[in-house]
Amino acid sequence: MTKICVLGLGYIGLPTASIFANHGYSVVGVDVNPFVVKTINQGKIHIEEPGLNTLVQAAINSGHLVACTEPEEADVFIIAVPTPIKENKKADLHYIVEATQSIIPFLKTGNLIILESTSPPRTTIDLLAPMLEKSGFTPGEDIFVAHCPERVLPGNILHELIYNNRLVGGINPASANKANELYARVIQGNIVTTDATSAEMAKLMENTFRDVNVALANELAKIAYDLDLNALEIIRLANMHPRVNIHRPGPGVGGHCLAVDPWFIVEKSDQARLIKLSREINDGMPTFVVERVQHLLSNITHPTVTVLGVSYKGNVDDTRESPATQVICKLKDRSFKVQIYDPHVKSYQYELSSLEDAFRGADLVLVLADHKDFCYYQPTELGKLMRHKIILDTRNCLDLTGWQQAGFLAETLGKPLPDIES
Ligand code: SAJ
Repeated sequence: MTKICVLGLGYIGLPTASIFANHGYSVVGVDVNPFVVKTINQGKIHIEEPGLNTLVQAAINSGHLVACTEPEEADVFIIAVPTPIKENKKADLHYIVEATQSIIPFLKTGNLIILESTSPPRTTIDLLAPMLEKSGFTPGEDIFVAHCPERVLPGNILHELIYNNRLVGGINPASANKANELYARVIQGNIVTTDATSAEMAKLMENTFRDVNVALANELAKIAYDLDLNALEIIRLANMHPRVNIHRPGPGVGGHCLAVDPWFIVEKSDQARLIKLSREINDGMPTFVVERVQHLLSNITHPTVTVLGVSYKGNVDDTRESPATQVICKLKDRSFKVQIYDPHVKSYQYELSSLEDAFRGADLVLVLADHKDFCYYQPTELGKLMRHKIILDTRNCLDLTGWQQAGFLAETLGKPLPDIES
């Protein structure tokens, strides 16, 4: 039976390991964090993702998945560790380096090593393959190396892992074929083989495409305040054209993908000017939101803001690179009192309150994540807890009519309030 060793049991590694285990493969999941290993071996999970608990439980109960802190001999090694960016916006590849070093003692002829972590172009051929070569093997001949980027959407990972089309980039055709064979056993989407660097770049361009388009929507939202227009209505109208799809404006772009990946291209080529500018526009949105808050609260002394939602997008618990963190930091810098509530996030770098405590005595509600839960809130009841009733929905996720009926002054980002602006 093929044995697979998955390095990194996070949002990608854990579902991947579980899916292979549930297809009958013998899987060793490796994570450097002993708490993660212990939790998984108990059939539980340390992250929030719909359906993942059941999947992991089944994999552990079947005996096909075991988690540990050290790798062991296997036929296939899948590296699914984080690739964050450093302060200087360059890729931090040390997790890939450490994961690769950790498997070297266990390599044997015929092994397939797959890098799933999103990486700057040429990482597989310039970093991974040479490291493996130092172990005495010849990558592409007696061991096989491929980059197979994950492309799943957090919140819908289990479905997309199986049904999305998959890129398989080999350092040579033999490596691509080996990786293709493996994924074909569990994936229902199309598998497309290419070279490793094209796979890396294609993956980066997917997220860059989205980031650039969000920047365009955010720029439009800002222009709307200058020209006293409703950006959301303009997007609705423009998107009626069959070839136009303007994205949604918001408080900025977060997560470990869109806010990070475009920098991997900027790092490698000076030609990446639009890509860099888009990153800067999106990174500037938290300041823009704070300025809107300041404007809406300009007549109120010692203002208190209720922040609703701190994850980087709706219905997930992930706060990595979340624009909410920047917004809160900037509000505090400007001496606003901030009371935070998020029904999905359990631990966060700022103190979290209960829903009622977050609203108590506040002057403005600032919606930063589009959690579905927020649609069911009762503005009349919550409004009673507040000192002033103002709401700014930066995600256009609430029907503000109900809030207005409850006496709130209500603004959606990109749709300036006429009475405030004039
Ligand atoms: N966002 C907006 N406006 C939009 C769309 C998104 O402000 O119109 C914001 C979100 O609120 C969030 C950020 O962008 O803060 C990113 O969210 P997302 O839902 O666009 O994407 P991610 O980061 O959760 O997942 C992306 C996906 N890539 C694409 O859709 C091209 C996913 O398929 C990738 O696998 C994932 O990145 C990854 O791991 O690279």
